[in-house]
Amino acid sequence: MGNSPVQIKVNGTRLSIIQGDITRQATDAIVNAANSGLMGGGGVDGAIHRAGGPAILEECKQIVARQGRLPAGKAVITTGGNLPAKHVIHTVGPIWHGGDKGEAELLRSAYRESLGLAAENNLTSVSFPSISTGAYGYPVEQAAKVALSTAITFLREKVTSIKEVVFVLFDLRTYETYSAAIHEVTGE
Ligand code: AR6
Repeated sequence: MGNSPVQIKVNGTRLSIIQGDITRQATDAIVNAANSGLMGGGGVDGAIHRAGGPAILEECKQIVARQGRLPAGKAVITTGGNLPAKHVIHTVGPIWHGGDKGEAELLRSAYRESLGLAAENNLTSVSFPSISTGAYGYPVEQAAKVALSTAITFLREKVTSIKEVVFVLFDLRTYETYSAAIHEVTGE
């Protein structure tokens, strides 16, 4: 399989799948696969805080002071700090415990809440990483179907400010898995 970007149109919104580093995306928002403490971590979370600088952590601390830890499936928005993206939407995916502990519903919720927050803030473009498939151990094949079907359902159900959704996959295997899953999900 090649490395050319995959794109579809859903209800006027472009949805694309690319391989790359999400910290370099100049969409209105990038989504962070955070943990409930919102204090940074490894993986994409670490990369976003490193590239975005201390302003992001400062806002995360204020959010946690105000509302407590962020449960899995929920999302909050902060500045993008020094990132090319104006905002970071922090969401918490589920930790994989075998698949019968509500993981799929929590993962769906993480994508849905992130898109909802982007729409509430009138954003036009948002980039996602592959939430939960790193440290949290969610199998990529299953996560890809949940991620793409949730985004497509959200975009089909209502017209919002969002005109572009980009899945930015870091490694080739994840990129290829999402590219294959989109055909399955759309039936095209
Ligand atoms: N751009 C895009 N994707 C990336 C990047 C990047 N710069 N860096 C890594 N990935 P993970 P999780 C991919 O572990 O499974 C953190 O410590 C990575 O290859 O970042 O939701 C948090 O603080 C993988 O495909 O997130 C939490 O404690 C995907 O991002 C915990 O890990 C997700 O991997 C969250 O675990």
